[in-house]
Amino acid sequence: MNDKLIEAKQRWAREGRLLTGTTADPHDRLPPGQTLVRDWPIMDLGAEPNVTAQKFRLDVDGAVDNRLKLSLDEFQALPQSDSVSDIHCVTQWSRYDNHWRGVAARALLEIVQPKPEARHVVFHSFDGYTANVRIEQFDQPDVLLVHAWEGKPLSRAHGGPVRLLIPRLYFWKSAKWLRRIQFTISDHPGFWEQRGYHNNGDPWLEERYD
Ligand SMILES: Nc1nc2c(c(=O)[nH]1)N[C@H]1C(S)=C(S)[C@@H](COP(=O)(O)O)O[C@H]1N2
Ligand SMILES: [Mo]
Repeated sequence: MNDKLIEAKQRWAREGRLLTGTTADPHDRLPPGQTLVRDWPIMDLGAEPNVTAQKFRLDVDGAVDNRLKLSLDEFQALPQSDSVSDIHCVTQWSRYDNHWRGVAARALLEIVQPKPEARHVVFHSFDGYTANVRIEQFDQPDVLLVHAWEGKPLSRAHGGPVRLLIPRLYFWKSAKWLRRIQFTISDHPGFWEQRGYHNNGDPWLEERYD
């Protein structure tokens, strides 16, 4: 674990680093306080798990009617979607026009059928990372379980074989090396949400910190 980085990011949250104190029109493409980059930075806790096809498993469980335990082949056999969207990281960079391929969250929801009392979703990763969203933030047409970027398999550094993509929230919500999707009745704050980062994380409302 990169303890220095984790400490620095917790300090930024306490100090309100980078906050502009403004909100943007939701139709603005670049959220407040963000800077455009061309290359795609790599941000994680310092350990990039080597999730081979053999080691890969994706469990979907909790408050659902149909639980899933998928191998990589079974995951790849689900209906596939392509999308283009922008990335907005809380450390200030944004990257436009990423081409993604993967399984739409809505396709997964069709299969697992969350129970009416399921209000939240917790994402668990192979490196021990977690992130949480409300079910309506997951249930959006642009949310994808991604395995390809720009026509190539998603690299290990960017969370391959499979990561989450929630383009309308800060990128820390988009868990890399996805291992488990858990539907819950109550909220369970994730790794950064327990360390001073905002529970909701909308870049246009500049919901960086708690
Ligand atoms: N499993 C896991 N997912 C993670 C992280 C992590 O450390 N572990 N970091 C998050 C953060 S803070 C960001 S900004 C993005 C970075 O994704 P990237 O490295 O592909 O740019 O992944 C998010 N998902
Ligand atoms: Mo981040």
